[in-house]
Amino acid sequence: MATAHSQFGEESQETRAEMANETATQAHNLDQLEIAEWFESLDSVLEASGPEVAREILERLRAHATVNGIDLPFTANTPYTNTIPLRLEPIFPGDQELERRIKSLIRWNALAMVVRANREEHNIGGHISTYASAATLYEVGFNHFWRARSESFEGDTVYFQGHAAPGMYARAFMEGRLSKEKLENFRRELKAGGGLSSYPHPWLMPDFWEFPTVSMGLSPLMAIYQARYQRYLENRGLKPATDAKVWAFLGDGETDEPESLGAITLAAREKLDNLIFVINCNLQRLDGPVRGNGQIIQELESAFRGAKWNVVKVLWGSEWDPILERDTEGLLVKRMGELVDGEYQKLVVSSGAYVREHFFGHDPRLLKLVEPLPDEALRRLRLGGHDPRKVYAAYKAAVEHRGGPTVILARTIKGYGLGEAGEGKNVTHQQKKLNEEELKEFRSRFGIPLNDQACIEVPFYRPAEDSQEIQYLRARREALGGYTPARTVRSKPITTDNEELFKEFYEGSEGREVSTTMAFVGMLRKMLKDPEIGKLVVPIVPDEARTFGMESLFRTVGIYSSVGQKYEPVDVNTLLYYKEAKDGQILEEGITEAGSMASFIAAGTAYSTNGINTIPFFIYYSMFGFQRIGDFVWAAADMRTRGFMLGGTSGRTTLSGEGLQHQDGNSHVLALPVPNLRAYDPAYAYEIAVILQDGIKRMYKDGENIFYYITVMNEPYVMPTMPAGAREGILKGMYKFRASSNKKSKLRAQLFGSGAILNEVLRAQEILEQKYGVAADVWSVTSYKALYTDGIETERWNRLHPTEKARVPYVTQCVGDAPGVLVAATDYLKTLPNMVSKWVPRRMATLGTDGFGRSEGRASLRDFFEVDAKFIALAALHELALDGKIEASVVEKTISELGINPEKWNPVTA
Ligand SMILES: Cc1ncc(C[n+]2csc(CCOP(=O)(O)OP(=O)(O)O)c2C)c(N)n1
Ligand SMILES: [Mg+2]
Repeated sequence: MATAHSQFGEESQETRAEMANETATQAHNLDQLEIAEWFESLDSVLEASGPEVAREILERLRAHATVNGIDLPFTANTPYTNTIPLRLEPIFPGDQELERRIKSLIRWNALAMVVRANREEHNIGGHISTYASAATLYEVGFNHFWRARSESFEGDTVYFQGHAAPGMYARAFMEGRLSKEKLENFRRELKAGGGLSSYPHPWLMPDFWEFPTVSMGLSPLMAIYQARYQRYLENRGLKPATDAKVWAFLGDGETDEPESLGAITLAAREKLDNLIFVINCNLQRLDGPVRGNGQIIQELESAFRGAKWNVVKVLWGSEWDPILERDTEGLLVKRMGELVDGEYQKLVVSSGAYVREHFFGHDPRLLKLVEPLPDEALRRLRLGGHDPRKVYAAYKAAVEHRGGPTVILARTIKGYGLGEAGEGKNVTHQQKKLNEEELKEFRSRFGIPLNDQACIEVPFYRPAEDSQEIQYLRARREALGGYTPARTVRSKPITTDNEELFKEFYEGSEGREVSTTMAFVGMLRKMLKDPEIGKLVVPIVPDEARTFGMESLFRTVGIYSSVGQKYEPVDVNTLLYYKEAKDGQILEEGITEAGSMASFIAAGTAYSTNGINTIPFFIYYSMFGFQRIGDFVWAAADMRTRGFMLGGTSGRTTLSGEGLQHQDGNSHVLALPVPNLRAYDPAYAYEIAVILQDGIKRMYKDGENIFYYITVMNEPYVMPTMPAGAREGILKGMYKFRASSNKKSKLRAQLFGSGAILNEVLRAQEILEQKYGVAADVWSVTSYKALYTDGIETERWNRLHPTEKARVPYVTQCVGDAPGVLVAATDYLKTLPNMVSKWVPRRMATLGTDGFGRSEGRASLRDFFEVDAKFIALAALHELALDGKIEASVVEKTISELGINPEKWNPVTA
């Protein structure tokens, strides 16, 4: 059956191919006169009535054709030519020759940075060819479009392509913003006087870079949500509406990352005409062509047009215009659309004779079009992305476009100008060295005023301050309000410590069983009402608000929608109806953790990008956080994002029923590597209140560049009152929650518990005391990460200051003198308590949830993972036996008394 099907498939394919051939032949035999007549009529309509009427006629013709059985294939593509025809091209407002000279000098300095760095130290890396292909795309923006941020205007926001960083540094050098020494120390940040980071990193260059873009795919998504966030701030009245734009520069290879195109429909849906993507279509990525056997530009065009973006293709430079004009039959555009990218890659770096033979030679009529041109002229036919006039026209069209975002697809050559050293070659991405001949050639091609001898030294070159080039470049930037990229913190800190706001949560739940999620939502509700911080709070949820009991906020603060609510919600008669509003405060992102994180980043960096201290609370299903969007978290850290990430329904055994893919025992481990992230696993409402109050103060009053990860759970239990003096310990990572009342027992234990497992530890404390006469103290460990960080910092300080009084890690201060055996239990991997075990006075038994989750109830899960009260008690007794305080046989008896099967499944591997 299967064979028959596939045979049928093959036959039908063949038949279709034959039919296509036939049609092609027929098309070829079309009466030339007839074709010319159709073109003429359209031209005359265009001339007499303009493009609107011409479009209407074509649309009606298409409908007419369909009615008459002409099957026009669906295509979101336009022909392979510039979107903006010559006759609609605006006049280029700059001094083209001067701009070319400036650009050439920037090209040289960008190349010099990389070549010099690699001469100094082999393999230090850097990229020449990305910027070489994109120089015109950047220079037109710098000279004519990107307005700097100032006190009175927020400015345009530009996401620079990470690998093009040398070009941005070289420009800043020309602008007098970066010294020669800094350029010399490109990729050598630890040199005296500092250097320049390889790529855009706000953490490393906080006065320069705003956005880390080099992990490809992140910046397009961040840019979309940035543009949307700017609209959100405007619609909520937090900032005035402006015509500021968000620009994102992408590589064409980068668009293969799912994140790159993953949110383009949102941008169109939200009508983000403040957003412009520029995709540098050099047709190459690192290893080779992006679509050797296809056309990346056409593929992207159809994706973006399908998503309702305004697409502007900038494919051909001005040199093509007269040839295109001579082509009255549309043959040239047709031919342009026939080549696959692999052919183009070769063609654009080939000799004029090769171009004549292989491109125009396809059809005698095409050959005729270029007959008057010498080979040299054919070699010099530029691509659109290298022609400032074409690029300017596209940018102008983009900033003037209304009603949706624009993407510019600009064709360029990777490694433009590198000649034999790598122009258009597959190895060009990693080219870092040029030999003497190649350097001389580059110098000559771009007219760098260096003689042969000087040029092989690859010196940085900056013309005198009063030179035309520097004067022009400065004047252009002054006209646009100053320099960019530049990162500044422009928001005012908040003024209060918010101690009063959180106080009520120190009291406990008075016997009521609530979850920490509910407790948190209560705090959020209160924060939203606060006169100072209320309006600054930005709740962000990826379609989980009901899961977290947040639906009451829908009604009270509304869900943000740029168009308000165009429908009567189905639940309008209920108290908590689904209220969307133009000034709604909640960002309900739908099922996109990556998109939500991008909103979190936009909101958490608004203190610099937008000059507003917004406080984001991103509340999500914890398992779908770090392990799904960890790279965004890393970017957030780099960007000095401030705010709170709340991992809801967390804990491997606290979330019951959901099973392996939902139950999170990992996230606190995945939070470890992020240096400026403070991670907490609180058990009680007052712990959360203390952490939030302190966090808001540290980030938004004191301006610390930290952010928070707090896990909250859905297990209801009574929230106790805050013990006196617990505050400091909560923040530092642990405090004694309940001491044993039995002061006489010789058998002692110190038990560590975190999150919901703290309650199991408290039950173990009772079992140990009542059944086995062991007096145990219970500690709430709110943050193993904080304890660990303190431990390694203390250790380091002591190592470097051997003669001074040794400092003591906080965890040692807590339990250094505490009597008895040590047991720690967590709902996360055992590695968390193990990390701090070297700073406790004795061996520490650790219980955790290593292994896959299970679909089960809490009690069974805790039994399975061996983190419940009986296993905690058992661990303490076993430790006592190891210390010789009790007999091993007592432990064995306990195992059966507690109903434990010693041959049970091993959760770590099962
Ligand atoms: C997520 C991610 N994967 C891989 C890389 C390594 N990498 C750096 S540049 C590059 C190729 C870039 O090609 P393209 O996006 O077309 O940019 P171009 O340099 O051609 O402008 C690769 C694979 C990266 N930086 N980020
Ligand atoms: Mg590329």
